Amino acid sequence: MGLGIANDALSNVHKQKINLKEDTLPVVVATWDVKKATKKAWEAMQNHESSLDAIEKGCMVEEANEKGQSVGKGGLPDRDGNVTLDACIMNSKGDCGSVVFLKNIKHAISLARKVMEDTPHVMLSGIGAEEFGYSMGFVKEDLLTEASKKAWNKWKKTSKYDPIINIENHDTIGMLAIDSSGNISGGCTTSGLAYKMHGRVGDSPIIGSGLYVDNGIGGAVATGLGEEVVKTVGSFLIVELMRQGHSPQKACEIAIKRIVYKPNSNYKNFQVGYIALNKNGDVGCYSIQKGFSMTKYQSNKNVNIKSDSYIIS
Ligand code: SD4
Repeated sequence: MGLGIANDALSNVHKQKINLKEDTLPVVVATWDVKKATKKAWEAMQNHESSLDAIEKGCMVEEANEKGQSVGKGGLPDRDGNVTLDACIMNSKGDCGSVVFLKNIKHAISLARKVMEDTPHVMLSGIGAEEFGYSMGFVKEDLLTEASKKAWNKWKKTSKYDPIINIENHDTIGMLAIDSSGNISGGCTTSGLAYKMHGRVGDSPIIGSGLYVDNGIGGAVATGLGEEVVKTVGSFLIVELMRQGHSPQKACEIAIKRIVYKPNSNYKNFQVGYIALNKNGDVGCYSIQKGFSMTKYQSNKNVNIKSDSYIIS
């Protein structure tokens, strides 16, 4: 039997097990404590908008929130003072779009959607992404707020660049939604690691690493030290584990252990967190360090849920 046939067989077995519980749909989950974002997404789906519209609208809430210093406007800059954004989006048909190293346009998630829907490409970077944005009517604006500039000036006094213990700066928004029709979409948007090297791109806009969705199975998104997520193609791994029959929770745990158990893993000094959602509307989350959480809006309740972690002390 060829591998393709084996996979199809697995997928069919899984599909038979799927029994959509109508009362549990729609569902939206997002990394960290982002109740305003999940509320926006939930309301969109209550209005019979698609999970894709819900994802875009939900992520935009955090991109526009200048107080959040790791997403969109107000994001902490790189070491040279530039705010550069990464984002991607994926729909239930398996289409995707992404923007990387984007400057001066706040709603990276919306631009990623435009890449998906209005170009023959999957990813646009830097000035090309920015110019495409202006051609689509996006507004140019300075993304460096006074508060982020102040934080950068303070950082410059020591210029200590130690991203591996930079846990407190990880609040990328990753979001997954399944609408009442049972269709799943996902998005991920970030300004990346604070004080990164100019030009650095993390996991968040990389399909399969920061985000992956397979409408027959489920979706996953990542937050934390992107380099470690990319090295294990974390979100794709989680979806494939769910395809093999693992619950979203178990799949997140296995993917975190894949990082932890690597030879010479330095896992005690960085954070990675995953959330996952399957076709039934079941969700899971897991992280290396304590302190990670996800927000879930389901059955009229918008709640923040603390994640279990590999390191418990
Ligand atoms: C990155 N995963 O660029 C992102 C970082 C993050 O809030 O989660 N920032 O590596």
